Amino acid sequence: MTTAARAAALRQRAPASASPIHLEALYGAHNYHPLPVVLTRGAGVYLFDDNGRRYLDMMSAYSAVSFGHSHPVLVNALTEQAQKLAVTSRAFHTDQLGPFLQTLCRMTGMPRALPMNSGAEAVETAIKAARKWAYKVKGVPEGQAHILVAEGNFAGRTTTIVGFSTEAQYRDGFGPFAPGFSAVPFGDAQALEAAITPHTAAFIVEPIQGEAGIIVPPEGYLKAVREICTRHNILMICDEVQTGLGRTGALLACDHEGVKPDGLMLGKALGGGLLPVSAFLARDDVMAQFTPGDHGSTFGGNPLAAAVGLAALQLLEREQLARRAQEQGDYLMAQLRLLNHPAITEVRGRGLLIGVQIDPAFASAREVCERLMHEGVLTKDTHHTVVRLAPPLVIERAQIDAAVAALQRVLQR
Ligand code: IF1
Repeated sequence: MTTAARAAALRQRAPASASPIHLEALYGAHNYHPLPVVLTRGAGVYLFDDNGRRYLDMMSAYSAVSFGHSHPVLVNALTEQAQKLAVTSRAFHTDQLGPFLQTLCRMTGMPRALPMNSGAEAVETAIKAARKWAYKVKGVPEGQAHILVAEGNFAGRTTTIVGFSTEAQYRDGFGPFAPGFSAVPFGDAQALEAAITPHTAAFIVEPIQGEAGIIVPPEGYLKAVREICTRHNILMICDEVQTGLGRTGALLACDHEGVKPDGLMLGKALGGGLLPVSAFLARDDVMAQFTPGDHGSTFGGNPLAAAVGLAALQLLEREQLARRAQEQGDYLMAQLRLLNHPAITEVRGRGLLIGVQIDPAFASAREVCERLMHEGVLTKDTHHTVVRLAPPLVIERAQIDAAVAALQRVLQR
């Protein structure tokens, strides 16, 4: 019997009462390997499974749930707007988009923003803007624009983006890839400068690499990149989809070095943990490359997303969540280091974006996450040896203590 026939036969027999995990296995693509838990509800830093068991969420959907699950202020903004006007396309103006863009630009200090939905779409928008700016402003010959990226980058899953990934699995089987990209070592400003040519349009870089394992560059790296990009007239474009919006203890991770990029991507938490909202922000002469009809998106900048995005930005500012991430992150980092456990080879990160490096001789990071699940803590591994700890920014000290205690129990076994 062929695989397809076998799957069809299995689906025939799938009882209506089949478990959600079974139904996912039967009807879904197997592009993830989730922990064996079925979540039904979230509130603040907590998640609840189908048996009513409570878990501490220590990964907040890869930083998309910075405000905690179903934050009442954000849910209210969502439901109020949804009952008025949700999606119109950009063929018309709405009363929500302007105020959202205004606040986004005021808070980030960037003059203009182009709203999209997923982080990858914001990155793709940046690539288009950088290339067109290279041709129309910098004078790079048409079709010759080159973009530098960092080794270890993660910027999304589209074929253009995985084309410049240095992670074999993200590329395997998905070629051919778009030309015009090359990677330089992350954290090495001299290597960046050495790779620049007259055709270089931009350098796209995460201020702290998330998926690569929470890699913090040497102090001064972003400043050096800024100086090099300015001197060579190439665009410094920072991917803050994961590090932005308070996650690392400042509004933007670039703020730690007082660096202002020429372009910036935001996503994840911009949607308040409720829906996908992203944006590409840039200086005027870059954003001016887009003329009506050049670029767009069915849902980009829809009034529902704009209302939730505005409410999220206002909440971030009103509750000073960036400062809170710094304070709580410093505390969490200190508590983790106090464990002083031989299985922990390094604790690194900034604010509430923290990676705990596990000695593979002790266990894989995935095994640690599976054990943490049984201790009532949910998080994710990355790159086999790193346990990501990136809880909602609203986490309290007592909840941090509970998470650290759970990790200690897991490591003691
Ligand atoms: C998955 C982690 C991975 C991002 C940065 C752009 C995007 C992301 C810096 C694209 C997305 C997500 C994707 C998700 C897992 C998660 C992730 F780093 F956050 F842990 F994969 F590396 N720039 N990161 O981190 O944004 O299109 O997803 O909205 O693909 O499994 P998106």
